[in-house]
Amino acid sequence: MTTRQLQVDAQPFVFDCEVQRTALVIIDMQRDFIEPGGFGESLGNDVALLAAIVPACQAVLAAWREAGGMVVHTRESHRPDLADCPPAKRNRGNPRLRIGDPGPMGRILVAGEPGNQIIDALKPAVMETVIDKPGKGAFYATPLQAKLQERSIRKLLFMGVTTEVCVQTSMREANDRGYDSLLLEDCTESYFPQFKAATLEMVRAQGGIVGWTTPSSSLLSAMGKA
Ligand code: C5J
Repeated sequence: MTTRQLQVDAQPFVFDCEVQRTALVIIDMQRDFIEPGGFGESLGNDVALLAAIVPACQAVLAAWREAGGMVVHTRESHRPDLADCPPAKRNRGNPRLRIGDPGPMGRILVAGEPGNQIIDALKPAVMETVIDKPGKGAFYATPLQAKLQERSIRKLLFMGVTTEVCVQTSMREANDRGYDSLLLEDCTESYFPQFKAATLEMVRAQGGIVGWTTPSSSLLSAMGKA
């Protein structure tokens, strides 16, 4: 196997990685969060903010696939019987629409429903790993760590939504498991721009207490794709 080292200009300092030991993790780019007419919009969120990152995510995904790197897609997703959805998660805030209720694109956050699918623009390829996660973090109650270990993955590149919820939680879980993580700044978004900005700062504070951040152009440039 040929190894390919990358040196990515990032904050708080350069992020080094080897393509074959690094996975691109794309968090929850699901129809219900991103598309007009979905669950996210029904809660009053401006989904256009999230949809705006799709072209940058597509560019990184295409480059990473071409380089032969591992790709992981996650979906926030519950079993149809909701056995994996704690009542605290379902009932918090007494929402008008709860997990499992019929929503504009099928049952909310339930596996197999139309709104639970990853958007067509970032559709997983046949051999790529898709992780259905019942929590906000990608490691909690999922086979993600085992899948990464099978491929001897040590570093992670993160994209997806929302920055301060499922992306940040997954990065913190990865950090505690010993992975170095780089968050691609223009490939992640929040319904609340101030939360995104705060999360980027938080991740890279104190010498990268959670990980690194950088614009996707820095990664693409390190890959010779700028
Ligand atoms: C994600 C959420 N994917 N905000 N979910 O961040 O509830």
